[in-house]
Amino acid sequence: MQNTAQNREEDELTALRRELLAAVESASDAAAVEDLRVTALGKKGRITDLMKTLGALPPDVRKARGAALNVLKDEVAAALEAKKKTLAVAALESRIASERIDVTLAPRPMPEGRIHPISQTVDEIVNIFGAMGFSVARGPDIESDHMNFTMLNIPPDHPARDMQSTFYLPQTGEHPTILRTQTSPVQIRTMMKRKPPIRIIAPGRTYRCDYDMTHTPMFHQVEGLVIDEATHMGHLKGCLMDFLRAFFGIKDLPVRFRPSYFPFTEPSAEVDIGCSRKGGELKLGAGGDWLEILGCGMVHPNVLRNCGLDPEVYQGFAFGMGIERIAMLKYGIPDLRTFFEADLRWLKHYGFAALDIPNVALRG
Ligand code: 2U9
Repeated sequence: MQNTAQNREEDELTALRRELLAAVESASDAAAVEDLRVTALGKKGRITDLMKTLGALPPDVRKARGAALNVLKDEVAAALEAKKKTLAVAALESRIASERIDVTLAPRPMPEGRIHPISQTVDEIVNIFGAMGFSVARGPDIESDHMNFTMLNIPPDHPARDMQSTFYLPQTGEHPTILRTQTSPVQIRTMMKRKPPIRIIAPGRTYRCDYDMTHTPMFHQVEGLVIDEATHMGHLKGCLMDFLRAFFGIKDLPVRFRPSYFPFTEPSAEVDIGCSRKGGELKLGAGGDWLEILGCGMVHPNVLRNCGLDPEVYQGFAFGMGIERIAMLKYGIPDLRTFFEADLRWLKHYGFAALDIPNVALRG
């Protein structure tokens, strides 16, 4: 009689085991597994309920049934855990399959904000001279006329010193205060501070009292200075030819050096690049015409002396160019004044995306 009852109970456990394991097997997601766990092993779960009936059984029966229920409980718990893991792996695999990334897609365009052509051009210039071993030097926009003119061998009666050409500010120190008309005082400060070898470029804002088609009261210059014991005109020519060809991206760009005069260099030269102007259209690189692009020369011995360098020991070259002018030529910007009108439509058209890499590759 007792055996029969025990057998019935065993059958009942076998059936429950089969039912629960089948349900675990067919659970299709994590929520279904959790539901099953509650149904089987939760506080009011089916196995838990059976556990609660053990106390009413005679001790000898209770032991065997308790052991059987424990085995069932462990087996169901292990099956639930295994199913949970299998489902998690499957979910991850299906996500990986469905979220494939197309690495050939172009980057999303920036929603707003453009790099101003002046900033882009300065970046390009810094890149090219940086690769040649130059570093960038900076200085104040507000200068003394001493640093801006006198130290550069510009005599007191030079027309650049006139009120018509230079912005004078209320004097605060020993010398009249001005807005720098060129970035040259940056090079003066560098030479006064440290001994050669010096190889720097000084990009920045400059100011002159002018406003017409080709002049704005604030504009940008980059000047360069190389001082060492044996730097000569050949270095000057090679350096500037390499720069111009890299900047305009034309491998065989014709470059011409024409004698000129600046108070701070001797000898001095103006540099032209080859172009054609057929049919009113300017094309850089080819044709028999020339376009003036920058000024340069060997640093005047007086300037070296002014900065405490012995011209019998040190010599070198300097150059200067207007950034707007070369940006206009490279990027086909027709009107200088538009650079500073803060017109967003203009900036959208001529500006650059933040990740546009300055192009210094050679073509042709
Ligand atoms: C020191 C010594 C020499 C810099 C130079 C030029 C020639 C030049 C103009 C180009 C167009 C200015 O922007 S622009 O109007 N510059 O032609 N600049 S040599 O010579 C220096 C500078 C610093 C100590």
